[in-house]
Amino acid sequence: MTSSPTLITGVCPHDCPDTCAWQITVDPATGRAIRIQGRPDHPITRGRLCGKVDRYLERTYHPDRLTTPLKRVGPKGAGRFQPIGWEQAIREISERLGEIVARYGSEAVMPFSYAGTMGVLQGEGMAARFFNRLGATRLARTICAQAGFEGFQYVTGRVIGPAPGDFAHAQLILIWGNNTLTSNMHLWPFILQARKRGAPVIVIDPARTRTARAADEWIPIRPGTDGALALAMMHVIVAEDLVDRDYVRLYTTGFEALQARVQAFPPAWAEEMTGVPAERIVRLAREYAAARPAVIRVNYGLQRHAAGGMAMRNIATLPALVGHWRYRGGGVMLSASGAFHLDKSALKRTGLLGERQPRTLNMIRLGDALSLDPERRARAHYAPRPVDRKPAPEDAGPPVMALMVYNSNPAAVAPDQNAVRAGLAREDLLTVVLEHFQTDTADYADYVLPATTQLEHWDILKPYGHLYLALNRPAIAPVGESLSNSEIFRRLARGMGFDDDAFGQDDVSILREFIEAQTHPTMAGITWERLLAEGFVRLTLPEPFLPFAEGFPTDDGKCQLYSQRMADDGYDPLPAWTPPNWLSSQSQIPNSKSKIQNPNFLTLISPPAHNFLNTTFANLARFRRREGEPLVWIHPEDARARDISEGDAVILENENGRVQLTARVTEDVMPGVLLAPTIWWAKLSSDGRNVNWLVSQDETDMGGSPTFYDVQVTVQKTSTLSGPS
Ligand SMILES: Nc1nc2c(c(=O)[nH]1)N[C@H]1C(S)=C(S)[C@@H](COP(=O)(O)OP(=O)(O)OC[C@H]3O[C@@H](n4cnc5c(=O)[nH]c(N)nc54)[C@H](O)[C@@H]3O)O[C@H]1N2
Ligand SMILES: Nc1nc2c(c(=O)[nH]1)N[C@H]1C(S)=C(S)[C@@H](COP(=O)(O)OP(=O)(O)OC[C@H]3O[C@@H](n4cnc5c(=O)[nH]c(N)nc54)[C@H](O)[C@@H]3O)O[C@H]1N2
Ligand code: SF4
Ligand SMILES: [Mo]
Repeated sequence: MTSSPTLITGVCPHDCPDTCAWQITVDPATGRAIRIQGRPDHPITRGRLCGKVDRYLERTYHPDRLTTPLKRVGPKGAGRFQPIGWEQAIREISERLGEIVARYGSEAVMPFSYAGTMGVLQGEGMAARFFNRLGATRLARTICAQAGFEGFQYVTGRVIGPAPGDFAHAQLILIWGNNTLTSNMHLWPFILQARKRGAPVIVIDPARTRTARAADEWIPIRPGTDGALALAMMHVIVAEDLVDRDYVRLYTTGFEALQARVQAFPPAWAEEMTGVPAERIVRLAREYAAARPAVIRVNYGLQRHAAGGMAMRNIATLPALVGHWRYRGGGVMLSASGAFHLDKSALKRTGLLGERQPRTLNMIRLGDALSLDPERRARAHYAPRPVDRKPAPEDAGPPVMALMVYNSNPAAVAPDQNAVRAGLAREDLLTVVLEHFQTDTADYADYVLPATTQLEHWDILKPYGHLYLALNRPAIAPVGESLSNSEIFRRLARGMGFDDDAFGQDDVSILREFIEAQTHPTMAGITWERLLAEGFVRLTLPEPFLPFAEGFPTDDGKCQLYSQRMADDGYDPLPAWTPPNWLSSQSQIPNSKSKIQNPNFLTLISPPAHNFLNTTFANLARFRRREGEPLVWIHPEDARARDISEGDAVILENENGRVQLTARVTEDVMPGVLLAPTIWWAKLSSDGRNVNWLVSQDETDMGGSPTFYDVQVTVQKTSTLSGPS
């Protein structure tokens, strides 16, 4: 007897704003998934997945998938392992954790995770329960977005923007520091709808990305100077009285102070900083103010600089001045995540912490965190605002003796790889890595534990690019002996002797309880049964959704043109100019943090590669082939000055390290700027490194985020190198 294939619905788990809904066709005879498609009835996915996840079945069934627990047999980092059973793995890891806690205290255990999956359960669900019960060091998850989030939030109270569908109603679209066609492709059709109605699409970016090529205009800008452009736009808006006075009076606070402040930042000044001609800045401000409305798609590119928080803050101030939040499709969209008010305390069982207040370490300072030197460990403490203080070395707490990695690949993605690798190479450090593949990080593990993929486990996904909450059902049985993160932490809890009921609950009960615990009005009518039946559900919000048409979720209900909260936190309460590190050092501004004064330095940015998702997919031949090789884009002027030609092997170098890449000589990047699409696996690269050898552990002005795109390097052909490499 033959039965027809089954369709199982789910959702993409990746760190991408689109959070696509999918359907998997399973052959009932074999239990194998045979087809993956975007759900045609999802209003954002509209039947299409991206070129990466289109091939998700290939990744799932790839022969390189980890299928059994592994125990290290070679030296750290050598990647030599032997298969062991789950029972032995859980027993040995629990024993070692127990010894470490007894000897050094529970803060000697540190989790390290990010958004390999964005699922609430397989992300920080059961894992949070485990680490809360243990009293482990807490992790500040800052590697991506915190600087921009803080800057935005000071102005508006919450990070929300117009819904993607409403972009169709904008009369002008500014894509500011976002390569939409690569990292947010499901927004593009709505941008095209607006364009069909006559809305120009303008991209502000140091590089002519594939999005800039597809747009009406590319405005090149020097990295990290966006705050200056926004200040000059405000200058013009105020000077030419393009302000929406009614909106400003009703819904903003501090206009007079802002008006006085922006006088100091005319377009001619901003041209010096940004490289954007003053005349273009004036026109841009006028076009922006005249549109009814304009929408700004701002994203994370411009906040990976020393002053990224302030830049975002300045941009977030713009729409209130001209009243664009009043109109459908108007405003500025950084992330939709503030629209979700999800209570996660029951999910994470924060109560398991009791009275304990473990230290918080900043993930971007993993190199410092793993150091045995208390002075460096003190630097890894999370203290992001000027009013916060890092502890004295004697108060830095115990050395990290156990590192538990899941949903992340720090030996490729974290800054300052020399320091990260030195820490991971410590023979006295217990490292446990939960993974799908033998990553750069897994090579340093004492134990590698095979984890299930989204095809094999339950979860709920909260998107950050739209308003549809979604349920993921497992479509197939776990591949090999892999287990879900939730099950691995459940077993580890049992191994540690934790008998709390939090560790007895199965995945479905946890998710169901999570949904039932929600009380916010935006979750009204969203039930477990509906998620089971429909797969995705829109938040209960008006349609159209105009988040700030009539006020803001701030202390006084108004947009903070002047922010008392910022003043209290030690920041300039008004929009201000703070240069990126590379510029402060080159213009020799007093108090500059960087010591580099060398005119040969270029500024390196390393945004997402089209065919990878961070390091996910970057080990698989199909995607590597599509992406080519680790490249660095260099402007012809800069190349000529260094005798570099297309295809040359070049070395990028600075005080942190050196990396070999292949030159792509192109006018698609501004003079003075290098662009290296990322994130390649270090061990699969010719010199065993990637660009994160060049990035320091410096923190941004807000949120303690990394300065991935504020990196100064020299570049030269390998053939002209002197000395050993
Ligand atoms: N295909 C693919 N999609 C992804 C990812 C991926 O790796 N690959 N990563 C996912 C993740 S984790 C995230 S956080 C998002 C990232 O989302 P984004 O941060 O929006 O990343 P990009 O789309 O590359 O856009 C960043 C753009 O900013 C530009 N840029 C760099 N510095 C500056 C600057 O100072 N000013 C301005 N104006 N522009 C600047 C870069 O040239 C680049 O074009 O994408 C997600 N989606
Ligand atoms: N130079 C430079 N560095 C960067 C960036 C950049 O633009 N330039 N971008 C930064 C940004 S924005 C981010 S968000 C970070 C991303 O850093 P990470 O969050 O570390 O992202 P990935 O490299 O994709 O690693 C995720 C890992 O989780 C694994 N994984 C996926 N699902 C599961 C699961 O269910 N269980 C388990 N156990 N594992 C799973 C995947 O196999 C993968 O190896 O990198 C940052 N680093
Ligand atoms: S990575 Fe992004 S675009 Fe691709 S399927 Fe997942 S959510 Fe959709
Ligand atoms: Mo990210």
